[in-house]
Amino acid sequence: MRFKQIRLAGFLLISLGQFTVYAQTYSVKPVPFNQINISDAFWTPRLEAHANHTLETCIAQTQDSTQRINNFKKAAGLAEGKHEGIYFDDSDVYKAMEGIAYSLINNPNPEYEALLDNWIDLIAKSQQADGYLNTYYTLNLPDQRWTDMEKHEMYCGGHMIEAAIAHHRATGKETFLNVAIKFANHLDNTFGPGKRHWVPGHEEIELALVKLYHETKDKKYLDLAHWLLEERGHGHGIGGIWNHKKRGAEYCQDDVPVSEITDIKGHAVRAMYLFTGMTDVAAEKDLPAYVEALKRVWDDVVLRNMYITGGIGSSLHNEGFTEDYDLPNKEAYCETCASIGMVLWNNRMNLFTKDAKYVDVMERCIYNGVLSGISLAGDLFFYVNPLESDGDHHRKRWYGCACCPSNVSRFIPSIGNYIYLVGEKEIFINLYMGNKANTELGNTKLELVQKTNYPWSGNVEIEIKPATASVFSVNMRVPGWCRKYTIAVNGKQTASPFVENGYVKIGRKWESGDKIRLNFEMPVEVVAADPQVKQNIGKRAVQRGPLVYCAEQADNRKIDWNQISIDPDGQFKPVAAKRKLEGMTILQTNNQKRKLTFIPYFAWDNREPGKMKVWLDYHEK
Ligand code: FUB
Ligand code: ZN
Repeated sequence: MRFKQIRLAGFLLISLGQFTVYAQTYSVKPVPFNQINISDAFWTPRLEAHANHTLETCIAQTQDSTQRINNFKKAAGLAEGKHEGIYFDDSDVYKAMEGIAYSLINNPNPEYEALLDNWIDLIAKSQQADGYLNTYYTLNLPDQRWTDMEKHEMYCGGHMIEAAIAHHRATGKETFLNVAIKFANHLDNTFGPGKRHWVPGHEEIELALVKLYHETKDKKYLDLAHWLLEERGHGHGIGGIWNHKKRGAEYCQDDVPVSEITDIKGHAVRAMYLFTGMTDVAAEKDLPAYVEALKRVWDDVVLRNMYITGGIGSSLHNEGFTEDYDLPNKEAYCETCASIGMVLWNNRMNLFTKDAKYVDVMERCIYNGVLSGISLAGDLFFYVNPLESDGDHHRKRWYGCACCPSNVSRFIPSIGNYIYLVGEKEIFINLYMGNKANTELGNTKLELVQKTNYPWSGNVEIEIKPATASVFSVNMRVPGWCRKYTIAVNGKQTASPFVENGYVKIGRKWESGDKIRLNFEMPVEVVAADPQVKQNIGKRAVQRGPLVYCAEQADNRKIDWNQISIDPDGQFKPVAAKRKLEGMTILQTNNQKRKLTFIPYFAWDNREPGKMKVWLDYHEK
């Protein structure tokens, strides 16, 4: 079969659902990963690599090889000396802790739990009497706290709050949560209407405060998050960013009030955390202007500024965005944290709208831009995720600025959070992976069992097991990349399924043991970029299902790399890799002048160093 060629605006196969509802709170909630047991050919190895190697690496790096934990010891008064490292290094400790806490839920580990208790003790002792917590200021500039809005005090605090909530949920202990609450109360006493102005130079606190509101039900945290968002764009920013010749307010999304945002600008991770926080706040309060702004900027990010891998932020200079359609491949920045930020934001947009187009983007980011950030063994990391390499870009064990390793470490064990949404009378199946989930629909207990070999194949079986037969709708996402699929319930094919906002919807009385079978056809697709992306003119990329593929030199040694191209008459055959890359599905061309092998992009640089390309020359006939 000759492969299919697709031309896509902004590379995307997105479903074209519309926003229709401005819900005032999320009417569905995710089934949390602690109610989900993942047993899946694709994800289980990732989770095992995380539990066996990633956590160990994060612990060794934060505790032994760098000064991060020592900074807390010093701030706690248990050691002497100044803060060492970068001023926001505390955040890596918190993100590592969040990852450990998540991992404890599915992989109980008394040693790790004790380690967390130990670190929490240091953190609690580092907290000032008024709730302030930041080792950099406490040790180096105690009389200058809250003077430079760039200095990440709220960013670190936000990660601390997230870690504390994860720890509370994982262990039921309140030790860390109490530190988080004391810190948040300190913020609330210091900042807000009639108190001090503040524009966090790096967003994160906003989404964390909403989480804390959900955890404690104390609305003052939600109000503070909303107030912090409203501080932006009014000239309140003071400090490093605002004084910087090349940065300025735009770099941290402080150039316009948030509800007036039209275009994506500045630092990519900051922007994603901002939009996540905005969506969370908009879901709780009636803020149509936020929703409109988020819709506008989502189009700008996704249709004009996103790589095929879901990577965003093309420039090293601002770790962020440049002009529309400026998407260089070799020089692409595409920070791992930015792709994680895309997952967080798109997840919230989906919760808010129940529109599958956000999950399409989220899935693209997860399987490509995020997973590329960590080696298959789980012990090496990419900070920058280019789409082309001359063989000189490699994963590292850690980075001086270690935001990405610690971020990916908290992301992987929480992957279960993104599979299902549940409402009163409806469930949404967003991601396909083998798992058993236990949840409730209203008062009815419901077990869901998924079996699949996704993303290597598009066959999925879902068993629905309500405790008592009940009427509700099951909404299954038709992945944006999929053009043809079939669906059968209890062996009976549904001839013309009802599709709404990218979901096949089946409403009926479900009985325990009912089975849905989905078959998403998953041909190899050859994709052209939007012609406005000048770097990709005359080039094509290869995709299968949610995975973007790339050609890596390790498999294509005999080919002159300057001549490497996709033949318009070529055919791609999916085959299981032999003795390499965990046997994953790779693609081989069989009738090109030169045989080519493509591997999933996320798996590159796991073998000997070599060149790599996602976009290859393509000579149209
Ligand atoms: O500033 C904190 C984190 O470090 C940012 O999110 C990353 O881009 C890196 O600069
Ligand atoms: Zn990062």
